[in-house]
Amino acid sequence: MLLDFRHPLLALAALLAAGTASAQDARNVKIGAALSMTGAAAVYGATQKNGIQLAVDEINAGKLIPGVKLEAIFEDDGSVKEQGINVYQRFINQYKVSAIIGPTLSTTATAADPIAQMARVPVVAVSNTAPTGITDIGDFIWRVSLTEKQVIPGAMKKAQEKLKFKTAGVLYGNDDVFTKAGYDVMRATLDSLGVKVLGTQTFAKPDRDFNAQLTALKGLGPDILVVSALADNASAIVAQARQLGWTGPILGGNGFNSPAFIKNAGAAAEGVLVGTAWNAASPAPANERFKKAMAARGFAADQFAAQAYTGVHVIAAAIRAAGGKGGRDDIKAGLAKVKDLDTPLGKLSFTPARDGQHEPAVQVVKDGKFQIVE
Ligand code: 1QQ
Repeated sequence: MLLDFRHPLLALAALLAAGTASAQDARNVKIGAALSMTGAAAVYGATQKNGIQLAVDEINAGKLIPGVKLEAIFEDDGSVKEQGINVYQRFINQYKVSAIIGPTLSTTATAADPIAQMARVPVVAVSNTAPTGITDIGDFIWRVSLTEKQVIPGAMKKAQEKLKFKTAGVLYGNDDVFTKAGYDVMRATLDSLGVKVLGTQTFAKPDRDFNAQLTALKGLGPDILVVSALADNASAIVAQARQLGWTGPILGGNGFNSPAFIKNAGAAAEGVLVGTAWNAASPAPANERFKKAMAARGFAADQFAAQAYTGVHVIAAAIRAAGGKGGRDDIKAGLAKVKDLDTPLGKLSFTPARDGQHEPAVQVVKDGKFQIVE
């Protein structure tokens, strides 16, 4: 800009104009992403990172928030509480982020989110599905991920209509907030559908051998096996169940929703049913765009990437709703205004309890891939 200093008033006007112009240069808004890149939930963290980076690049390139540039800072929560807490503290005090996405596991969220709530930093959870203990931490905690309570009852009902099972054997991880909460929802749903639970077995994340539990359940002769587990355990459970001669149906919770589950279970995964927050087959333009952009980067699209991508777009919508202001309180206030946002998950709104709300779907593993059940 050329400044005219011959007249003091003109000079002042020019300086003011220059000031306005620089204020209009994109302001940086930092988002901390606490994701499980190592540990029990690493298969989810890797794809979540891809979804977040894609959304940030898309928003910045398309100037989707006038005057604002998003910056994502990624840190590994290690799939455990202690590391999740450390990452949150760094995000809040060192990087001074405006919002946090994550952490990957509900277990970690129950320990880390209270720190963000206390510091008044908004959190957008993108994969926490434990119905309680997450958004009820406080008014700065939001989530786009559907809870097990929002997904499993419908999925189980649809499965029962197709398969007519009357009895079930149940296996769940009892050392994880999500796998336990998923079990509670599964159990309540089986009861409400009039399905008799013949037996229930448990395991812990470090376990690799599930033969004792599976042999016991198989011996009871149930019509279906219902499992609440993270992907690593899920693939070993399903593979070992087939090795033991289990030929009946298997229904899993959200932990099964990773292509890594199919890859690691191999042929044993065929026919496994799972409720999902992402209808991969949806022809909605926002979903088509997302899938195309992921493919262009050579990234596999899955539910966890779709939810993470959506989380960033929700924060962008919140900043726009706050008039382009990207402070912590601005984003929190903006989140309350997000309604019917077009996302790969469908039209997304929040419930009064700050949980995500949109249409779930049911999928089955067929020919080594998830296929939506109509
Ligand atoms: C939770 C989950 C896991 C499967 C997250 C990746 O749903 O911990 O809530």
